[in-house]
Amino acid sequence: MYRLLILLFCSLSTVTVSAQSKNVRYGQVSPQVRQDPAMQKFRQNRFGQFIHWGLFSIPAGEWKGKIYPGASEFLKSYADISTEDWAQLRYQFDPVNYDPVEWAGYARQMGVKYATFTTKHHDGFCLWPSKYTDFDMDETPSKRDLVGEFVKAYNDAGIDVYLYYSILDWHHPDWRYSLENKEDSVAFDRFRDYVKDQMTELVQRYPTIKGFWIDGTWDESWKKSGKFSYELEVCLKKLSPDLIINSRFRADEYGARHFDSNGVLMGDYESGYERRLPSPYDTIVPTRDWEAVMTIPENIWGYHKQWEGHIKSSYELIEMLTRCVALNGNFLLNFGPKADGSFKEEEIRLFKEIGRWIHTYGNAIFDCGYAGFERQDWGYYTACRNGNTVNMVVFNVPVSRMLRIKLPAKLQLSSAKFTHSSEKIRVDESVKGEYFLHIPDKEYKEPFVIEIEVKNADGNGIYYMPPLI
Ligand code: JFZ
Repeated sequence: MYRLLILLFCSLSTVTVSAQSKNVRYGQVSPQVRQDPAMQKFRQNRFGQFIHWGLFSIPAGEWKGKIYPGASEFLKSYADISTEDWAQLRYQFDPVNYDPVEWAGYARQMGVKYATFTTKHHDGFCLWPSKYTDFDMDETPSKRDLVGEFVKAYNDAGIDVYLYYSILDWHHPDWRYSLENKEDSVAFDRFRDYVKDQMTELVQRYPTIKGFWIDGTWDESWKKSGKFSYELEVCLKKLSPDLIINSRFRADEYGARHFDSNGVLMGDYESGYERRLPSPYDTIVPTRDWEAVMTIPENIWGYHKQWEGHIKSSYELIEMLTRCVALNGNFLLNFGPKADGSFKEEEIRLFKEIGRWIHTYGNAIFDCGYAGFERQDWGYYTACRNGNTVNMVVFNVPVSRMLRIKLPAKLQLSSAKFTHSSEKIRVDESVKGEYFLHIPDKEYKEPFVIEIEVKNADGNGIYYMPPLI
């Protein structure tokens, strides 16, 4: 009887499992948590610069004397501009002040370790001379290869380059939002070939690129391209095995995006955090790679001549970056250069302000990740991957000047010191494993870092962080 019950139980559970899990053939391509050196480098990099540049940088949110607030790269759609009229902009796209060496200098000043550059946004214009279309840099006065110049200058400055590429294409005659009939399917098959040709072209022209940030994949037509996008990812990784591709690229054969129909992440990291960070704090499992992308104004990626509303400050952005790192994520901060290739004053100020902080406190950011400690209101813990140090990155100093620490069971605090001051911190154990750090009663003008060391309470062994992904 007992045996029978077990048998019954087993067969029931098999049934439940197979009812829950679908047979996915076109899901993830690479292992879910990659541990190869390229992926580790991506993870160590933590802070990147996103660049949105293209024909939309010319009208910069204004059409026929009217300002359209909001995303300037969507102006064509907001102002209902015909594809022909929009395409005329290419004859005016002349970035005379584009000095990629200067850009890379700014990027280094700000302290980013990688950068992601728009090669083709939704309007379909290509910022490199593509073999597969005329709607590209060859048609502009300078005929410069903006992508190639960017890759070279940034790489020369020691910065990894990723390429943004939008599948959604408002210019290409074969683009379809959905596939309603035979004609649509035939056209979209041609369009898929175009995507494959161009992505292959980008990998071959710019062999040092580290990966792709693919966008514009939310329409029905692409959701029905699961097999195609799977095979394309396989093919690109044959050409360049270390490539890192974001989850937004993929849908499985059932149309599930980012995560396949069984909840398995597709692509090498999760790229669903668009102008938002994981919230509430603990919702993200810190055991997979992810990246948040962020704008400086509310929701504008390309250059807009009139930023409106709240503009994020350097400390606000640094806090977002730290929050990402504390949860094992990367932070990609967007900049929208003007059509002539120069940056807004506000952006240049951020290069400097963020850079000043990063160059002082970057040890608590780069190559750091989740510490496994309960979060406190003063800020975030980040654990250094290469040792047993945990950083407390402090953004909110309590009026009491007491910072609370609550360690996981069986751990004990052995030391706490400021990384950039020799001032003393008095440590007070309230209950077992819970401490108050008393810091000097003064004004704190910027976020700062306290380094703590933790040991096992039951022996003299040093506590090593749980292996981070
Ligand atoms: C897309 C683009 O439309 C936008 O112009 C910009 O390039 C940005 C990085 O990506 O915008 C999105 C993409 C995804 C979501 C929202 C806007 N989303 O997942 O909520």
